[in-house]
Amino acid sequence: MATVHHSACPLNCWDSCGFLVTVEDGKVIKVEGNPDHPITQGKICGRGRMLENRANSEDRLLYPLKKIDGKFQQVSWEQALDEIAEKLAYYKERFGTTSVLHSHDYANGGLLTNLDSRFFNLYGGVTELTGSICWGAGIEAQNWDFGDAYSHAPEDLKNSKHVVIWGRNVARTNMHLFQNLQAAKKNGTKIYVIDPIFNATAKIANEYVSIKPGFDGLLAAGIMKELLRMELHDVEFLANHTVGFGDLKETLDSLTLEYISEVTEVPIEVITHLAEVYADRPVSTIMGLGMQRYENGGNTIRLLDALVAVSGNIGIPGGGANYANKQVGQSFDYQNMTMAEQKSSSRTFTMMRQAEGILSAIDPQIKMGIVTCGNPLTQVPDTNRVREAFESLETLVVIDHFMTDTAELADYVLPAATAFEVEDVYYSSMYHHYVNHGPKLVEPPGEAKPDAWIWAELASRLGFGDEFDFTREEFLKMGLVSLLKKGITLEKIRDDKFAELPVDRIPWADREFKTASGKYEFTSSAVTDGRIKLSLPNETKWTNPELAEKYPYTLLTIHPLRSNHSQHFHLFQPEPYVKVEIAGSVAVEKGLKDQDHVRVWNDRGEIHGTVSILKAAHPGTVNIDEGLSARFGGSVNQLTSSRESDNGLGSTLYDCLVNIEKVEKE
Ligand SMILES: Nc1nc2c(c(=O)[nH]1)N[C@H]1C(S)=C(S)[C@@H](COP(=O)(O)OP(=O)(O)OC[C@H]3O[C@@H](n4cnc5c(=O)[nH]c(N)nc54)[C@H](O)[C@@H]3O)O[C@H]1N2
Ligand SMILES: Nc1nc2c(c(=O)[nH]1)N[C@H]1C(S)=C(S)[C@@H](COP(=O)(O)OP(=O)(O)OC[C@H]3O[C@@H](n4cnc5c(=O)[nH]c(N)nc54)[C@H](O)[C@@H]3O)O[C@H]1N2
Ligand code: SF4
Ligand SMILES: [Mo]
Repeated sequence: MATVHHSACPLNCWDSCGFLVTVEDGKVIKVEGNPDHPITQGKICGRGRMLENRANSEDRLLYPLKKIDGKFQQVSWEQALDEIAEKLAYYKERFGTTSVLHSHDYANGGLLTNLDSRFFNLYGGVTELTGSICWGAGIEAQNWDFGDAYSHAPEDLKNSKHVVIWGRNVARTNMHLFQNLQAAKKNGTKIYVIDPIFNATAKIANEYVSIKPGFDGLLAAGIMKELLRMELHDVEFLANHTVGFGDLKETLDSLTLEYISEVTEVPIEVITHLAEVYADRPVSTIMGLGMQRYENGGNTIRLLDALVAVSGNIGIPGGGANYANKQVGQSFDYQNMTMAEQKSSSRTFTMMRQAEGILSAIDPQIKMGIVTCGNPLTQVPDTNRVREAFESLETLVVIDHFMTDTAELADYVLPAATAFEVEDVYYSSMYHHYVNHGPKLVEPPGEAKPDAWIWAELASRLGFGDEFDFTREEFLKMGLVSLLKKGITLEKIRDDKFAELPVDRIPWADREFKTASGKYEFTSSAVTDGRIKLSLPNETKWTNPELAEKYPYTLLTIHPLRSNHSQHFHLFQPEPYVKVEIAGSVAVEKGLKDQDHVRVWNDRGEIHGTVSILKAAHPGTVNIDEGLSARFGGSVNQLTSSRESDNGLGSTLYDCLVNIEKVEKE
């Protein structure tokens, strides 16, 4: 008999949906939305629904595998764990614990996925990754400006007169915000979309502004110049709650509006109009993450923050520089769970430059890599370098649900349980502030095991099994300790199916910032030279004319509609292929039409695909959605650069010039 249970989406996504999952004969047979969830209200996307196909797929990894003579062979858990533990012990003894690299991403939003760090800390501290390919530049930028990255609660949108969607692909990546926008629009709120691509969100906007990719910071600077010229800025906020406004003003004075209009390719009258919009408070600025994946990404977000500050839209209902909501993650007790105090050595590589890190590390060299909750071969920039690096390791262990591009390189592949096969609580520090409960609903197939079980087994072989001698329930309680005093217990989350976390719904309303000065810092005191810079992306005709001559088009690699990164593509019928979306101008210049077969290339790599002409996109723009594995003609990250963003913690994935030409289909 089929039964229906509450659950939650584990995927790395803005929305963190509540689910109702139907189980029959020990199998998940349907995933739907939970209508009782306060934010997601019963609506979920296809990626959520397809978690059923993911869980039941014939391609699931079911047994531990070991590569022998270049071929994977099934081995017992005993053998795999004994051998991996032996290697960990050997590398520790011979080269030190930092000869092991832990490469991971955030493919699963469950609290207990953090237990991998507990394992590596107790082992002695390995080489870890810092920063984030996803949102690192912007988070660091907001740390400098506000002292942290906080967003307004979703329901505050109804207080906004204007909502500026700045580089967020809402209709595709954040469906519940899209619904909120539609409702707000009905109530008279005006919606603006600033994006190089006229996307599905732009279709519902009152106004759409097309911008040259990577130039948003300059546009914000232009809007600020106009606000100041027209004396529409918030004098009281600037005088009492900020530092460094003089520096900002000097920086703005160094450029003319004509120059800004020329490089951003946004007409002056549009810039002036946007200044008037920003002065007509409250204005909610909703930033996406794509816009900061450029070499100037940190300064881009700082300039947008500055615009929100100068126009007086910080800390007021209906306002905000909404980028991420770190208040959510900060509600949990990582310290307790991960035991960071236990690590006696440490070394870090940035996430972007993990390949370079591996290849150049000395004292000690990286001997072993362990990959959890990530697929770097598909998702990390400069795939060819990443491949070289991971191939150079003596031992590579990958823990996953499927045989990914990364797993194919491994010496050991360990099959992990999926979300419906373990109990966990799920949250995302991106949009709303609810934590959702996901019970264990079915047994993992074959011999797949929860990640936490794998860590516990390895820990007991390495002599720190005691620290893993806890049930999942006990671990969950450990991570929820600081919520106890707010009345949020595991029992409550289980019973209610979700819990509202105690966060500020209108951050910075008290005008007390988490910066060193306690004020909003236009010039940051967190670093030596904390002034905002009007910098440009690295790969443009202004900054790199020779490169732009060879490679005249900007390649975006935005998030796919129906897959969460690399996680769903392999389940598609018919099979997915590389779709090369091009602006009309590129089609004209290169004589291309829909369905033409093309190659797209630069000095880093080459990828082949099929043309689809975008109805409206900024001239010179090309897009290939990210996430497609080598098997289907990817990865597009063969073309992207591993350069870091200006503040060191983000990626420059979209800061990428390419050329394109028609080829015959092989
Ligand atoms: N369907 C789907 N949804 C997802 C995901 C997924 O893989 N698939 N991934 C989730 C994750 S991990 C994340 S990080 C979020 C990301 O959510 P978003 O930030 O919405 O998505 P991205 O694809 O990172 O960014 C793409 C948007 O930025 C625009 N853009 C690119 N460059 C620029 C620029 O220079 N200026 C401006 N103004 N706009 C620019 C693109 O045209 C596009 O509209 O989505 C989450 N949701
Ligand atoms: N070119 C380009 N590249 C990008 C981006 C882009 O916009 N353009 N976006 C970047 C962004 S924003 C992000 S967030 C990253 C995402 O990068 P990743 O997180 O690496 O990508 P995913 O495909 O979501 O997941 C990676 C793997 O984790 C596995 N996994 C899922 N849940 C679990 C689990 O519970 N346990 C274990 N052991 N494994 C699990 C999945 O099966 C999958 O194979 O990609 C980045 N890469
Ligand atoms: S992927 Fe995002 S929108 Fe889709 S079901 Fe999961 S949380 Fe909801
Ligand atoms: Mo992301």
